[in-house]
Amino acid sequence: SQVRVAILGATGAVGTELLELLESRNFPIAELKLLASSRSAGRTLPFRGEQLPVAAVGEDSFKNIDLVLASAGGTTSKAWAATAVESGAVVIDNSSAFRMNPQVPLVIPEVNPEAAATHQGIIANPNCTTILMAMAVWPLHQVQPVKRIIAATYQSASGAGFQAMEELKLQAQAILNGDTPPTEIFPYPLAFNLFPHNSALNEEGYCEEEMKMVNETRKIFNAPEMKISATCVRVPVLRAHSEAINLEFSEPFPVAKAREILSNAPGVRLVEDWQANYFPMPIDATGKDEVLVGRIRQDLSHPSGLELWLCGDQIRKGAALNAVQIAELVVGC
Ligand code: A2P
Ligand code: 11C
Repeated sequence: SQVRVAILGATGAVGTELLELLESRNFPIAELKLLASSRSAGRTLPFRGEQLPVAAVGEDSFKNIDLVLASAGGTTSKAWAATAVESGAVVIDNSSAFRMNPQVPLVIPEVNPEAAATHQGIIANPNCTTILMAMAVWPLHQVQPVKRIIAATYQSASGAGFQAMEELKLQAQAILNGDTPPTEIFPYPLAFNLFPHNSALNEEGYCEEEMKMVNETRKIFNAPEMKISATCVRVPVLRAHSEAINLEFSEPFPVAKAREILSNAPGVRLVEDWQANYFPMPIDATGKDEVLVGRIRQDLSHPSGLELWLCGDQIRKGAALNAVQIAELVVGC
């Protein structure tokens, strides 16, 4: 059956990718409504050969809408999700607003598709770093439970939104011209630099982004006790995140077995050419649906440890693609 869909945050980095994916995956759309802030009212965006108007979100925006794909930040989701649900829509929310709410399923279709069916109006899309890590770790965890994960991330500008991607380019240009780089979106220059993720720090010294990897992974895996620690870093890459992941198991996990499992895992592509020293890179992950995984090796420091490296398109599997896959689960296509 055909679905009446609204995209909240249609003009953003994730919003525009949602439009592209709904078109390329031939999602069964009866009607598509594009919503953003009042700043974007009057703009148009292309969909299936037409230019669709963007409207400012308001009280009446969700009337006669079946499905809302929201990617306009936590504050906007908190402001409008209840209105959308009261009008009878299912909201798939890409923000962090509802992820840890016990009533809200947090879903990666390759990991816990069954959780989507328990929704009460809202389904949360996990943080990009969590999704990418879970895609590689879950298939191994199914074979032998993971005891502990230590992750380090190398996160692209896209995670901070469309304007942040533009700012990275402007910064690079400014620095090459010998000018002071603009820092309106990012707190520091990112071009030719990197910095620890600038989300709020807790008392233990972990930032919000790092705690999302801990708490969201535990929820998605239904493993509330799993030991996880992360260091999240912003790097001058446009739109694909990378992660170095150390996994500890209860007993040795042969590298060959891990390689075989990951080469057959859904949504994962093994990229390893040891002769050429060629492994996943953000430029190869950009625009791709799969999470690229490689450089799988025995942890020299621990007999039951594995090291691996991955790259994934932050806007696609890290956000828009995962949300559209959840939408496909919900409407049964
Ligand atoms: P707008 O373009 O009108 O500001 P990104 O993460 O790439 O920065 O995108 C954020 C998205 O969220 C944009 O589509 C933006 O719309 C939208 N947005 C931001 N603030 C609001 C708001 N208060 N109400 C509705 N949409 C918003
Ligand atoms: C980043 N992952 O790369 C973040 C941004 O919880 O959805 C997205 C924050 C979120 O900065």
